[in-house]
Amino acid sequence: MAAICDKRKFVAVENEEILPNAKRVKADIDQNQETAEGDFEPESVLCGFQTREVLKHSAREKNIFIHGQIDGQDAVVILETNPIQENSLGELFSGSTLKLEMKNDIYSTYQLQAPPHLNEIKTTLVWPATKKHVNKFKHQESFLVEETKEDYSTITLPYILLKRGLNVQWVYNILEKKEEVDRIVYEDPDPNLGFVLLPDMKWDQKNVDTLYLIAIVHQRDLKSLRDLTSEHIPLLLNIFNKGQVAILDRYKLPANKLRVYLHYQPSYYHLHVHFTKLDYDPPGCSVERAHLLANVIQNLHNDPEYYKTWTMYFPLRESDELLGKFKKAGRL
Ligand code: DD3
Repeated sequence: MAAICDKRKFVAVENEEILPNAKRVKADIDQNQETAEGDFEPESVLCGFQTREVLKHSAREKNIFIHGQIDGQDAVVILETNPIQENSLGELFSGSTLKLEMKNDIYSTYQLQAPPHLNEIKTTLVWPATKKHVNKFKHQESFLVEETKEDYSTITLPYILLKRGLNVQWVYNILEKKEEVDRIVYEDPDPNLGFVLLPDMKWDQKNVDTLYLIAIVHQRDLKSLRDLTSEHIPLLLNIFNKGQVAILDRYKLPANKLRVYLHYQPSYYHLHVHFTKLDYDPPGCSVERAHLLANVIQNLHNDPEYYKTWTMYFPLRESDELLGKFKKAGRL
């Protein structure tokens, strides 16, 4: 094991290839905590990964979510096979070796051994990870929650205020240009109407068929849909219009090919808008969680307090702390 790691490190240095297709997400909790970061080169951080449990795996989606430890600290690793790129077909055919599996009449199957750069696995690392991160990726049953205006103020809001500061550091890093600077697709720097548009971590940025971008607002006091009033229509229209133009410019996808929406509940309480390709079903785009931005704008137009006053419905998973709060309040 160590030998392979050492060799890989050596090869990587020799070829001056520094960053593999791996992403580091520092756990948002304990921002000041010294991690073992300095002891690991990015290309060998997974060498000492000790698997604890497979959280979820899907042959169909070709991914696996693993809970383990690195250097004694909890970690989550997500491995996902990349889709085959049309523009790599030439190289794939000319540069690969075929291993025959079976042949019968005019039919034959093979395992194709592709050149290493066409054989990469998208890898996402959360380390050090909290229990919450581990739970997030565990396969779990969902329950539909009904949240009245009163439930929001007595259950959800106190929960958000307690937890919020902890897990949006990565968002501030993006807004302050401390991380992911080179990934920004578009920015409107206006403190009130402005936002940063960039690829979501889930998207490999290669395949436009699975396009997934997020617009993160510069304003820091907007937690979710529940905070929006008609006052924010200019902000929402600005994101809608400029986001669509930026995506047309960069990816040649027109507005009628895009699904533009907000989540409620969101996975992080700093207002953001999702832009995904219409002919692609990413996680979280179903009716119980996604609210089309176009509809949000109209609802606010018709009723300035729509999202502050109406009952909202959303799914929560078994181990979600917020679900526990609803149960405790006798609301489930
Ligand atoms: C997250 C929701 C959050 C685990 C995981 C992801 N897009 C992000 C850090 C940087 C990012 C995202 C939380 C975290 Cl795997 C816990 O997502 C991110 N950068 N969605 C981008 N561009």
